[in-house]
Amino acid sequence: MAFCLKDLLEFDDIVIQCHDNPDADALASGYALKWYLKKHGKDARFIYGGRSPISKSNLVLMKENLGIPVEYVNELKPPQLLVTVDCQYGESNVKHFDAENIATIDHHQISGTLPEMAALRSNYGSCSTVIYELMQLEDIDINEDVNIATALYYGLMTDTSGFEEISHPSDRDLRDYARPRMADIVLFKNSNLSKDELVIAGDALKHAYYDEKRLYAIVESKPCDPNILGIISDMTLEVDSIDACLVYSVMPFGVKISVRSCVREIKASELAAFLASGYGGGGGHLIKAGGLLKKDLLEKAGISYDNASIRSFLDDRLKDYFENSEIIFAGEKVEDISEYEHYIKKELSLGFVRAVDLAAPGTKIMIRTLEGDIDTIVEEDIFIIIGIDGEVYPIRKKRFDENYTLSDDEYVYPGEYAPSVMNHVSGERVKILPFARSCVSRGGCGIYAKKLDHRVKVFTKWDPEKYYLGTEGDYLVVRADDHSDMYVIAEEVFKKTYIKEQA
Ligand SMILES: [Mn+2]
Repeated sequence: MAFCLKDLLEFDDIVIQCHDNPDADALASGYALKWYLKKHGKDARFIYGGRSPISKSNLVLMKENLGIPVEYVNELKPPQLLVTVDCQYGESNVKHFDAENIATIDHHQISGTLPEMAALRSNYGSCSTVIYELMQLEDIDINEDVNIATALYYGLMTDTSGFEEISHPSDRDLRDYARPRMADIVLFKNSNLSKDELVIAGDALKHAYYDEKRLYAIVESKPCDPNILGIISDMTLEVDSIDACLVYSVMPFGVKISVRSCVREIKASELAAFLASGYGGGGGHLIKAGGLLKKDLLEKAGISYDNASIRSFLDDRLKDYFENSEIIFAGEKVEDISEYEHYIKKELSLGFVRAVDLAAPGTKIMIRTLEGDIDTIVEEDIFIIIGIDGEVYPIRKKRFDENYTLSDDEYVYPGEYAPSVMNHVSGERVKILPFARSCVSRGGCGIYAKKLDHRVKVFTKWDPEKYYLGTEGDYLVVRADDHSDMYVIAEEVFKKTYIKEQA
């Protein structure tokens, strides 16, 4: 059984702990969890340890205005249950306290062994989102208490550089759903930067390194609030000869990165994910992204945790990224398919929903999926297909009839995030899955595919603005009936979807 908040109610003597040097997300998560427990008759303590108590002005304001009862302690009588939020037990930035039982709610990369009671959503932008989602599963409404809604909203906001680096739909759900007290948000936001931090930003910019050939910049900043990194990278990107930049800071617990790009050949979200891959996580949008490379994981990989080693590690990774990516503009040349092999599609069972089941014809709706938000207008002949990994895309009835057959089987959703639709007119949110029925995809004339041994970016002829990334193991694909139609299919999806044609 997956962990749920109710599991915590087995215990009476509960302490919630967030990481040392708490940030807004840590404070919000602990506060909301304490509120949840209180609702169920459990009086928990909310604490943090470490070198010093909170002093940053936005956090002091947040604590005061929202009434967050957090305590700075350095000694603790072992409680029956210790719940770590926005961090994991045993991490270097989490003061050690003994406890009889441990639970963890976090959104970082896993760093050690997780306790049995754990909710770890590494691809979420904030721990506030994890708490919001866990409460929603138990029908607890965060908007019941405006202080809670404000805290969670601000937690997500600060952990994703003002929502700029959001990538998961659950994060968007919290952003859209929460009704915070905006006056407080404006106040916190404008107490974010101290004069000292402005000096840190200035110093960092003074020592920026520019790669004149590849048009990128690297900037190291002294340890600072992650939001400062976002400010520095926004400014760096505005420089005329810079297409992309990496701003980073070596913090006690890991390397925080902020990435920007203003050219279509580089997606900031993907560059951030590439830089952090194997050591933590990164993501965001086309233009802005961020991430964290965890100290423990870097050290485990034999990279020593000093500024010089980190710098040369990041330099190498950036160079690798720029030198070893092939860029393909589909449709500009006809691909020579002699190096490709012919594959045909397996019969797959998928799901579909008729758009008119979700809203009246003519209504503008937004489909929220793991891959992003898609806007479309409901028409009689629009079908929404739910793919084998839970990916969702609209198609016309004509193409549906050509490529799919109806099935009587009950539909079972394979994905992790249940897609939903937002009606732009009524503002109402509708879950898609209750309307889903089964269908089977048919073979068609197949594709030519070759397995990639390097990174490629393919601009398809359908969307010249955004590329599809393929990495080692993925497949570069050419449609059999149109050789100028090229795209990339991820290794996992390819194996599930295609089989080699028997000669
Ligand atoms: Mn966080």
